[in-house]
Amino acid sequence: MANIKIPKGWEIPENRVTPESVYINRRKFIKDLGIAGAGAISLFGSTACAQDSKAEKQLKPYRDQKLEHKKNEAFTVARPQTEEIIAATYNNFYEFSSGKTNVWKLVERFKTRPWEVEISGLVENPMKIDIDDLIKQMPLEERIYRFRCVETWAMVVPWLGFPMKVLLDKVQPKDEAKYVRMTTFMDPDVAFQQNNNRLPWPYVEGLTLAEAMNDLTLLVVGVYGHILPPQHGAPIRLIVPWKYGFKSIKSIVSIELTDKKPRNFWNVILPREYGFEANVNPNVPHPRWSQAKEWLIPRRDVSYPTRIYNGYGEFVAHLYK
Ligand SMILES: Nc1nc2c(c(=O)[nH]1)N[C@H]1C(S)=C(S)[C@@H](COP(=O)(O)O)O[C@H]1N2
Ligand SMILES: [Mo]
Repeated sequence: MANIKIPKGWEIPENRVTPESVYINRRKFIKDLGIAGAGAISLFGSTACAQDSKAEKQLKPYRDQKLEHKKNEAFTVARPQTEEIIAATYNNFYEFSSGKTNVWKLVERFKTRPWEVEISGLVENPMKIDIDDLIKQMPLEERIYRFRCVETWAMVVPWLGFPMKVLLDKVQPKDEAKYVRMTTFMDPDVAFQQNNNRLPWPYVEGLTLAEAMNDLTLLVVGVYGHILPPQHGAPIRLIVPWKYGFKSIKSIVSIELTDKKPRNFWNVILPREYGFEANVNPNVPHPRWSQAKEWLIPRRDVSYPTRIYNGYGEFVAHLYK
């Protein structure tokens, strides 16, 4: 199980405490004063530590609900795994916030059980099923995947879930089915950003049927050995590790097989910037920034070259020939 390390004062990522300039000045200030390590922590680390213990407390009930699973050793990553508390406090979940460091604080009233998922559209056996009944029927495995947001941040996380293919084989897509369209819950009383009616709620994403049937495509119900906490998209979300993070839709209520290409949320908002395919590619810059490099949360100051298909070309390149 993840061994949780409370970051020391000077290791706290600037994005969780203060703007980078202030952070750097603090370090310089400490250095100028000639304060040795230990003293500096007690002087400057306290706010960050209080934040961390709140985040630990928020996570605890989810950590306590372990999920039995097999480890799939075929999917491990040479990079170090992201600390659980880091991943759980840096999230993209527009239903709750357009920021990333406050999502975990805003999901308190988001109840993710009981929860039903409907699988419908062009299938032989449509179904509507309670999330925990679904989990009981599915072969749960842990896979450590690289995850890459279109904004250039990245992480390495042990997801727990089952291949989407297993579920699709159960419902049996009809021959006319060409795409899978997934939809997030809608509840503006809980997810306050859904009151902003300039955005096309609810969040929708889609894959081609071939992408959905690929072995890498996971429906994820847990992380770090336990059920998903709400900020990661509980109780069930998609993970497609060769695509930019916005494809990995959270808190799914509906999976629909269709013959029409779904209009995905970000493509509706900014069609020039976000496409349907959205495969990770260092050679195709976003209109407003380069995609050549990425950084691993929380270290914005260290960058790595972006890999084509996020390093998963051997599994998926054939889909795009
Ligand atoms: N419903 C929904 N799903 C979503 C998003 C969102 O705002 N709403 N953000 C996406 C983006 S841009 C990213 S990078 C990932 C972030 O997942 P994480 O917070 O678990 O790291 O979720 C994706 N899924
Ligand atoms: Mo993202």
